[in-house]
Amino acid sequence: MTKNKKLLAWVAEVEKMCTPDRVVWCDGSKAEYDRLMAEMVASGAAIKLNEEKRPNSFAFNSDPSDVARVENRTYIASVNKEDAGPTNNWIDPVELKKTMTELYAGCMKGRTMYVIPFSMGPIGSPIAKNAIEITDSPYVVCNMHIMTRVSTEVLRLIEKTDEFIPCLHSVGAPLEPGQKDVRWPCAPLEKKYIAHFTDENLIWSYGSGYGGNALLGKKCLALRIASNMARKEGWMAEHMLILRFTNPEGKQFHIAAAFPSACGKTNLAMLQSTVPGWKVETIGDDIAWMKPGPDGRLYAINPEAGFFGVAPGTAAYSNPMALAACAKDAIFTNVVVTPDLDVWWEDMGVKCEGGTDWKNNPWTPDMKDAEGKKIKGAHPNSRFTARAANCPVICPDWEDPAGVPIDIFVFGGKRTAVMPLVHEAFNFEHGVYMGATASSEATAASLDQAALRFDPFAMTPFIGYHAGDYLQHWFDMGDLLGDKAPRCFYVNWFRKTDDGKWLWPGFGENSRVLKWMCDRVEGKVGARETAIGLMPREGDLTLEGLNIPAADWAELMKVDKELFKSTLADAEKYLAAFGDKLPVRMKEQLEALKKRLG
Ligand code: O2Y
Ligand code: MN
Repeated sequence: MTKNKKLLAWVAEVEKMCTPDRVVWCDGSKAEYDRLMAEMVASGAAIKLNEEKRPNSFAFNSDPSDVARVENRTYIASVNKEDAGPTNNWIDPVELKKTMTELYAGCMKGRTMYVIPFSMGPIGSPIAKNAIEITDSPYVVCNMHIMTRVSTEVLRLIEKTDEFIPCLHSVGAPLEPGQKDVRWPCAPLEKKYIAHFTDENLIWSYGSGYGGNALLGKKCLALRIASNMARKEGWMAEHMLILRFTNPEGKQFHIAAAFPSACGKTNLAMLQSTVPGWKVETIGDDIAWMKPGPDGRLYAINPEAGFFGVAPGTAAYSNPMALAACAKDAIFTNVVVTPDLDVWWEDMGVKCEGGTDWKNNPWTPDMKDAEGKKIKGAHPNSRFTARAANCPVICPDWEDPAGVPIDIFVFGGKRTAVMPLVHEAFNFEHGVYMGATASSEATAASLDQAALRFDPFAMTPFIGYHAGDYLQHWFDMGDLLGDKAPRCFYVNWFRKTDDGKWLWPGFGENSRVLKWMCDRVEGKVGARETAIGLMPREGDLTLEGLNIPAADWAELMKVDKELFKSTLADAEKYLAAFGDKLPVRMKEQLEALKKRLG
């Protein structure tokens, strides 16, 4: 419990509104985790996995309607509509509070209300934030134990500072006396609301128990609310992995990289370097909070304590370190549970004879639906929740409260054509333009069929305010950091030949590209100037042992000016939606690029 009056008053107010049967203050202990898991196993909500194969691990199946973030039910409820901008859904905060208060009334009946004190970032770090999530889901409590720092120490800090970010969550499924609970309680889509009251740093989530909708420290706090706070306070909250790359001489480089989903962010964060003597260590796989330090450089922390990774595709060839991280103490959601009580998912790289699928039905890999399509055992957005501390390549300084100094920003997306493997920005402003116009193909089809989705800094669903102001904040941070600003690069691991073959091997081999970036920072290699940026010259990027035909390399490094020009109209159209909030410097960069392309 706490002596903090503000916190006690808020908890009492929520209790009065939601009328739970009981209130439990969480302490983040192992005993608490074990007790809640035992209760969920007893109720049938959780499956205890084989202790020999998967120690201290559990599997859950969600309701089939509650499997991912719900962007169309996610709102930025700023007082001024203009503050939400073109990338967010907006509702008037007074109206939304009225709607949600009606939904919250009595919504925890028959359930326990858990009060979770948690810190995003190492407890007490000058970059960290203290918060409280109130939830009626024990699944959420256990996931929060892994993904954040849950501790009574946070209550002590709140008593000192009188500051915390309130996050309210309910699955929206009250129980009548004697009513038996379902395995995964939630509300129908039209009753789900993921609301951010950005003028008062308040989060209200209703109706979903899944991932980003329910673990409120992650996308809601660490990105949407934090991006707002960061803009006001002069720092950055970004959708970026953080890694340390160390060269054979022991020099460390810190890289923060932004990619839209399905571009291998977790894989890159845990990359196994193939460059002799160079080593990657993971600091974070999803979110970076970055603040200028006393020396004027930009310091980053990972505000999370775990990974909420996509299971399908996680395999020994793609990410052995993620597999190792979830070898024990993990939670799996919507994967296949095998007869020997282990887990399996598509593209895991191991054979599976069958088991129970994510819908809790008997399943074998040869099963087909009415149209003859293979039935997947795991949901494509099935997840593992794993402790960062269990990742074999976690950086020894990943919890340094001061953070790590960022040398390099990497932006990118999935582009089967046009974008070369790597290019460097001429300067920070040009880098902002690159990040702001980053795009990914919605399909892996050929160039003319592929729909481009612009996703500035991979932040589209997570910018908690007007996207034009967000781009301006990037320019302002560049001004503040001056010559200490990180160097900016754009990568594309996904180029294909006309007949659909990958041009670049990717995965561990991406370390060759990271090495070129580090060598650039150190001034060890030059670059050739092209219309779109600086690119490796012949021999600058080590290709030894790769067996890439010269024609393929030429294709990977090609800048086809005409093709580039043809994509500029799309970028211009996209940016036009930012209206008069589009920074002048974005327009200048666009004009300069047009000129360079001729
Ligand atoms: O579907 C969800 O709720 C999870 S979304 C997610 C989870 C981990 C890391 N990134 C994301 C994302 O959507 O960017
Ligand atoms: Mn993410």
